[in-house]
Parts: sequence; C-alpha cells; structure tokens
Amino acid sequence: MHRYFLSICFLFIAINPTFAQQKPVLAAGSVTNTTIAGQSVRFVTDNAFGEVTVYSPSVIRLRLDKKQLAKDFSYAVIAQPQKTNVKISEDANELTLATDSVKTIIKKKPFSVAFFTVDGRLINQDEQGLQNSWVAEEVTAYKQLQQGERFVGLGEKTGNLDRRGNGYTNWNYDAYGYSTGQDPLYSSIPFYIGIHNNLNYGIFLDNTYQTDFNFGASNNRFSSFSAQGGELNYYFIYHTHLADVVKSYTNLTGRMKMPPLWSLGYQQNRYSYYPETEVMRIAQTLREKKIPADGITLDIHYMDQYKLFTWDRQRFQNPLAMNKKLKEMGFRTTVIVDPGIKVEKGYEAFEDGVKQNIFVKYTDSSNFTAQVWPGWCHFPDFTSPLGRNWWHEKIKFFANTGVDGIWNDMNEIASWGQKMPSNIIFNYDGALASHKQAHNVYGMQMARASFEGMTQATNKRQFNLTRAGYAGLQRYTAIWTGDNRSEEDHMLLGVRLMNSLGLSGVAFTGMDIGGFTGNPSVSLYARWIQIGAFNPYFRNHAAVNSKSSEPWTYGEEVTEISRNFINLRYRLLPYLYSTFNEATQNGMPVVRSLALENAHEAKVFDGKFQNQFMFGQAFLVAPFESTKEYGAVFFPKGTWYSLYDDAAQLGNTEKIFRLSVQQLPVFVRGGSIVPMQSLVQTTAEKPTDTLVLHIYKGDQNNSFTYYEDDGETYNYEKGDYYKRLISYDATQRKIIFNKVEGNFKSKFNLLKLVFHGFDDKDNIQASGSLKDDFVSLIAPISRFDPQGTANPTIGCKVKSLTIASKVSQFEIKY
Ligand code: NBV
Repeated sequence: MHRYFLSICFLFIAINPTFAQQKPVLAAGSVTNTTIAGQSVRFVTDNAFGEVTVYSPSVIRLRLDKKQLAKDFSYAVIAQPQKTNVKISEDANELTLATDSVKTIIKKKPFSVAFFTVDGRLINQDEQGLQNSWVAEEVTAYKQLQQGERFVGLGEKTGNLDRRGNGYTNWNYDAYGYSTGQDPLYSSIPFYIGIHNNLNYGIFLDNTYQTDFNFGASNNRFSSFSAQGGELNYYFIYHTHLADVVKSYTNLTGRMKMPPLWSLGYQQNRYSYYPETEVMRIAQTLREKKIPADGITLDIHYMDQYKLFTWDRQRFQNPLAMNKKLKEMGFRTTVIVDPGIKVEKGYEAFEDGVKQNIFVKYTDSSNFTAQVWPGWCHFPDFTSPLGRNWWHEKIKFFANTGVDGIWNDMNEIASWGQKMPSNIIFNYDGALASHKQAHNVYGMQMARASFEGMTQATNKRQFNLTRAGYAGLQRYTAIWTGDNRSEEDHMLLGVRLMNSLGLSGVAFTGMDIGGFTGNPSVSLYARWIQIGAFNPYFRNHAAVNSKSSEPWTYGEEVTEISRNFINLRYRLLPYLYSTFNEATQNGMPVVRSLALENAHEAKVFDGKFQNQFMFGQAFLVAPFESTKEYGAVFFPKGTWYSLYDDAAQLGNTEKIFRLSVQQLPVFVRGGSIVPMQSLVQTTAEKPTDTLVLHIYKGDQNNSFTYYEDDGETYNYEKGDYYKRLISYDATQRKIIFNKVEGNFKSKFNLLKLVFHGFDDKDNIQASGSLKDDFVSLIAPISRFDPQGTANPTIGCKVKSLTIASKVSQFEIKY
C-alpha cells in the first residue's frame, strides 16, 4: 500500500508541470489583485506581493516578495517619493503608470514590467518567460538584452568600462593584492546604468544581501540581477542624459558634504610611519624639498599592540603635542582604525564594549569572536544605534589627541581566514538581521559612526576614508580602492575603478599611488603620481617591507616630476574645490568617465580609450602605462587645448601622441573656465590675493560655478559661501560673470582673466560698470606652466586682464 502511494505521488509530480516547476524555481505568477493608492499601486500575484511607486517623473520603484512586504527600511535611500503627476490606468491585462518622463507598463499574465519613453520607445523590460523568480530565498529579475546594450557602473568593479559579457558579485571582501580581474573587491554598490539605442537608464537594486549581476554573461538573451535574500527592491531611473541618471541616483542615495579643504591637498602615506621622529622627518623633508603637502597618515603601528583607541607611547610619547607641531607646519594627521576590539581583560574598550553590550553576537547571545591584528577580537555592531553611539564616544579619543582624519580599514569585516558564519546576529537598526543581510552594509555603517563621532567631537568638517562600503557611502566618507599592486595595469585599473565609482554616485575616491604591494619602477611611480594629481583623494601608499612611497625615494628626476604635478594640484585647488561643490549639489563626480557625457559614442568604450577621464568639467586626462612611447587619445566633440602649450585640437577625432615621462597627456576643453591660485606649500598657507581665471576659447556654450568658503566648518550651510556663476556663451561671443551669491568674503581681491586660444582679431573687451575697475589692460602673459614661474612668451596668443573681485556683474565680449 505504502509503495503504491509513493508511485502515485511520483507520477503526479512527473506529469504535473506546475508542481514540478514550482519545486526548484518559484515564479511570481499572474497578478490577481491591485490597489491604487496615490502614486503607488500595491498588487498581489499568484506567489508574491508587490508594489510599484512613482518617486519622481523619472524614478520608479518596484518591490516584490514571496511574503507580505516588510516595513520599508534602507541604509542607502534617503529620498521620499516626490509628489508627481501620474496617470494610472488599468484593464484586465495591464496596469499603466505614466509620468511626463516614463511610462511603466505592468503586464498581469504573467506579472512582468516594462518601461517606455513617453514617445513609446522601449527602455527596459523583463525578459518574457523568465521575468522574476525565486530559487529558495534567492530572487532574480531577468531583463531582455537590447540591441547593442552596454552596461557601466556597479561601483568598485574590475574589468572594462563596458561591463557587457561579464558577471559580478557584491560581497565585500578583503582582496589583498587583488588581480586586475578579481571580483568581488571591498565595496558593494548595486547600481548600474544600461545604454542602448540612444537611451540610458539606471537600475539600483537596494538589497544588502549578496547580489549578483549578469550583463549578458550567459547569452545574448538577458541581463539579470539577483539577491540571495530579502526583497526584489529596485529603482528604475530614466533620463535623456546619462549624467542626469547619476544625479537622480544621488538624489535617492544622498550626496557628499563639502570636504575639509586640507583633505584635497597631497597626503603622504606609508604602512607605517613611526616613531614620532620618523613622522617629523617626513614632514620636514616635504617642506625642505618644497613638495606641497597637507596630510600625514599613520597606519596600524601607531597603536599599542594594535589595540584601538590607544597610542604606542614608546613610539609616540605625546601624540597631542606631535599633532600640534604638525599642524603648525601645515599638516593634518589621519589615523587608521579597524573594527576589531581586542578581547583582553583590563583593556578599557573591551571591558566597556562588553558592559554596554555593543558587539555583534552569535545566536546564543555570546559575542562573536574572530582573529585579526590584535589577536582575538569582538566587533562593534555598527548597524545598531547603540553600537554607533558607543563608537561616537570612543572616537573622540582621536579628536582629543589632535587627529583630523579617520581611515576606516578592514571593515568588510576582514579577519584571518575570512570566514564569518551566516548566523551571526546584527541589530540592523532594530530589525535584527543575519550576517548574510548585514555583511555588505557593515563597513558603511562603521564609516558613518566615525564620521558622526568626529563631527560631534569637533563641530567641523571631517576627513573620513573607508575601504568597505555600500550604496550611499558618499554621504559619510571618501573611499580608496584598497591593496592594489605596483604594476602598470593596476594603475590603469585604478583609474577605471574610480571612473566607475564616479558613475555610481561616489565623488571622493582615490587609489594607492605607486601601488600597495610590490615595488613600482621609477617610471611607473612617476606616471602614477602624475595621474594622482588628478585623483579626488590624492595619496600614495606602500605596504610594509616595500619601497617607501615618498617621491624622493625614486630619485631626483621623479622628485622634480612629482613636485611639478603636486604644484599643479595646489594651484588648481580653487577649481577642484568648486568641482567638489558641484558634487555636493548634484552628485557629479570629480573624475568623470567619458561615458558620463558621451554615452552613445562607441570610441569611449574602445579598449584604447576607456581609461580616459575628465577631471571636473574642464580637463581631459589620458593615462597610459609608463612603458609606452606613443599613445592614442580620443577627443569628444568640441575644441581641446594641450595643457602645456595651448596647441588646439578639434574634437571628434583621435590622435596619437608621443609620450614622455615628464608629461601626462592632459587637455583643456574649449569654453572652460579654470580658476587657479598662486602656489602654496599647504592649504594652511594663504595664496596671493589674485585669483587667475583661465578662459579657453570654445565653440560650445558652457558654464562654471566658482565656489569658495572657509574650508573647514559647516557655516556654508547657513549661507557663508562665495559663489559666482560664469557662463561662456559661444554664440554671442561673450563670457558672463553673474553677481556673487552668499555671505562669504573671497580670499582673493583681484580676478585676473587669462585668455587661451583667442587671437588678435578677437577684440577682447570688458563691458558695463567694469571699465572703472580695470587694474591693468590686456597684456600678453605666459602660457600655462605648472610652476607658474615662466616669463611671458613672445608671440603667445594668450591675453590677460585684471579686475577687482568685488565687481558684481560683468561681461567680457570678443
Ligand atoms: O593597516 C595595514 C594595511 C593598510 O596599510 C592597507 O592600506 C589596508 O588596505 N591594512 C590593509 C591591513 C592589511 C594589510 C595586509
């Protein structure tokens, strides 16, 4: 009888396709019920619950789960749905939500979603037949691959700019000395941008579990994304310009605050500088050799046996006094912090952490333990408000010892062996989560706690750096790309990582210049530091037992090259600072992949050109291996001037250049306005009171917002800034200086306008009230040179004029 029953069951399973299909893979099925509520529609399908919500005309959110949707919570998204005009209509087969920008159509049988432009062009749709489904707890969305579709973004990911044909995993990982194709690395940003048929859209999968992305890696039928648990919860973003997709994404996940000005200066790093005499020797040598610098970074050896919130008092007798001395010399100190708190009786941080019960736990409520630098450690639960508050208090220790920057390392969480059980419990801001759910967000929450704690302690802007992170990390911290290698292709990979992070909402990025593991060749170091001068976070670094990373380690020529490019960086600070301000306003990155503005230009994705980037809106940087003698550069549309000799170059072309170790190919876009200051050795030093605005003749309209503030407080949020919109109108042949906004008094009394690419026939004239304020009339001046010391060049087509900066509004005509 028993046997007979089993055979019947088996037969039933075998001949019943629904049952057989539902066993291994569960599809959402068909929509059975819908409820419209304002800009949202809740729906039920055969096997799932869902909701579609219009966040703005261009942003649509979709949620889907096997069970009733949980309480809404996100570490990444800070935006609320914006009141939007939406037309919702429904019939037996479809549900349509139409805004002024996107039409979302939900097919009911079976459930599937498609997004169209208002004029009916398909932007993105579920792959018919596959749509959305679960394998156990893993949920996947399958999207139909479009003709010629490319994919960019996804944060810190190796590989090409165009990710088509590849698959990626998000699971924060301590990737020591990673290879150029390794995945995953340290941080997870499940946001990508699809590009096809003159369209571009973004998809942000807001899910902190391990997520996987397949950009046509399996076949030409679909791209897909999945999460190992939790909801399918994604935001679809559509704009005509790719840059606007990034703006909308950073509107959802937040933008950075103004960084302290000093953190944009050059930072000298090493694993590790100690004792104090060594730190002072480095600082003094930088000053003696006239290499401008603002930062010195202390790696793990400053601590007493790697115990957090301690100083090794043999090596650093009086850290407060040392940091004070450094500050007087124009240096700020950054220290590394790791999350592991040593398990040791009598060690205050340990005892107090146990007492306050702030460590992550096993299911039996005992504290999770793993081995890392100090030995066995417990780990503060940064996903808990209690854990973060505890850290806020503890981190004040550094503010009290005169430290200005916090470098959050090992926060993936990294431990020896790297295996952390799935069933560790995290607070997850009250929701309680397993390690599987909390892992990817832990590092970002640590960085957040450091940022908040130091801000509370000082009431000033903070420099905060992290290795691990999750979407939205830009609100709290800068990020660097971890333990790279001293190899040529790593230098270029680093550029791509930063370009990709920029497309993924993170503006403040850097890499270990010179490479972390191994020893760079002399030429590699030289090239790397040149590129570094165009990194948002400009620091070099080197592993213990490798050649140290100070420029003079590489001989006189490299010292000279480094000095030239660091000088250039310092003279460009007004430009860079204004560019950072742009990042705070609209989320535009500082280093910008050419895809940001030229998404439909195939050349941008060509292996030859994919590393090129814009440094802000004016500079095109073309990085090449230091071993190359010639390099091809692609120029997008417009006019481009060589930074070094103003040689003009028409866009929409590629050109081969002879390369030299002294010069990195850098070009300035016609129509640019580039503010520069006199050379200083540190941002603590005042430049002369003339702000030089380099204006490059162009054939396309452009605008630049010059921005200044005190560089260290949040008073700018209350209106203490100096801001001026400068527009280049190529059709009217004029440059318009709008009136100044804000209450801050500029540190510059004079504006000197320097005209590049104009010739004698361009009768440059100032108009309006300005006439009375001329300090000197148009005169030839030197071409650009990094040192700013060259004499006027005879025959040079550059002109200049000087104006009092108090002049409110004026125009230059030519
Ligand atoms: O603290 C030492 C290093 C640090 O220098 C490096 O930048 C981090 O990425 N840290 C990793 C610990 C592990 C080094 C093997």
